[in-house]
Amino acid sequence: MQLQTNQIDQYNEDLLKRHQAKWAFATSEIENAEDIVKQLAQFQIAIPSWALGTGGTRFGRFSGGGEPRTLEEKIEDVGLLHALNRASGAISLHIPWDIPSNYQAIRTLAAQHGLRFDAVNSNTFQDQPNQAETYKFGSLQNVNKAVRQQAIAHNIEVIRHGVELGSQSLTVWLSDGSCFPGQLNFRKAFENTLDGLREIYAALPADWKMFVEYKAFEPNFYSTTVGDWGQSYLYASKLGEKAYTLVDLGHHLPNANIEQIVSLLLMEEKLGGFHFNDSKYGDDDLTAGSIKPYQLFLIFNELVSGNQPNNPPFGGEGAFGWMIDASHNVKDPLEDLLQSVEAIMMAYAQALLIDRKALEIAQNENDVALCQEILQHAFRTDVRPLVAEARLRAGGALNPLAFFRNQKMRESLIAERGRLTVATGL
Ligand SMILES: [Mn+2]
Repeated sequence: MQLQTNQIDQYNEDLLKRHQAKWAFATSEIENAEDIVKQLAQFQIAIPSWALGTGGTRFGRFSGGGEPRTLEEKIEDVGLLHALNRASGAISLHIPWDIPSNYQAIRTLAAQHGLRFDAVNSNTFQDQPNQAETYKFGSLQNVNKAVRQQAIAHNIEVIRHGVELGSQSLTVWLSDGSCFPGQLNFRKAFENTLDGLREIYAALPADWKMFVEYKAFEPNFYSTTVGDWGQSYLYASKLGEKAYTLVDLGHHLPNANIEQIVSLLLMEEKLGGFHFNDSKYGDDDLTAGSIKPYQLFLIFNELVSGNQPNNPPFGGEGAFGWMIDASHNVKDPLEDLLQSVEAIMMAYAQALLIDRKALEIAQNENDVALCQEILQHAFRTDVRPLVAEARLRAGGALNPLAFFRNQKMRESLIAERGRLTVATGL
């Protein structure tokens, strides 16, 4: 589905007066508002192909209708999001769910929507039809060499697809681990995994990065072979300078201090990618910023203040792989993604507001109350007019979610694709 030319402009016209009043107030209150808007405009968050359909749990799945049936339709959905918010200019593909039949046609379609290809993702957490070996007892960690080799070959194939599309990074998330004590020799599992990652790493093109994603538990419930940031950091350090740790907000044990993890990884220049979501209990895959917006802000505080010269977080050559990694069981996936991107942009804008000089002085004077005041002043500032202004200047909708509803986008998608369509994914 393509938007009509001027459809967004016409819609914005009605909202413009109110926005201008809010923007005028914001610029009177926020000294560096103009600078923040410029930085927001540079920031793009990739949409994963598997977040465009309704997610499910092992108890059930309730499709919302009009889901993308093909890779082409997934690209169109991300193109629609990007047209509305001008901040979703990348798509992250998952192999084997998104294998293109014609690379050139897919590249052209993505370019028409202003999209580039973010990290490609491999899948060794489930078996595919006609696959020779099973991943039931892990992939790269497996005691059986044939299984390990199959997983290595799959990852190298994923790199090959990514090269054809112009992607420049591979994200490896392994579900490897064990469910019961004694099931696994931890050291052998680590060594097998490291050997496998080394073979995959050796197949990376010169300008590629590998992101090693960690997860505390699930689907394995006793041990996970890349279980936390320390283990990921260990693999990434042993692999070499093209390997980085990827932080997925939902992959920690409860109450983990994620902002501190981010800070130290930046210090070591080993943070490469980010998966946004939110959670109350575990890997809940909820909308970014929906449960713990203050934590999201504190993470952005570290990202903004951290320094990683060879791998700058927010834009330009070699920037981080930023992606939403969530699943939407009860909401319209596109509405949910618009809400996620908005929350991420707000947290970034608030972090850019922090008076860093004042914070450093307060820290050096052990003025604990003032440190808190400085952070919370930024967090409590309404930055929505800044995020909207950045969108407006880039040609996006002043209120993307309201536009999506008002212009009956889902109804159009259902009319075009049908009510019973199901997107590939989890
Ligand atoms: Mn993830």
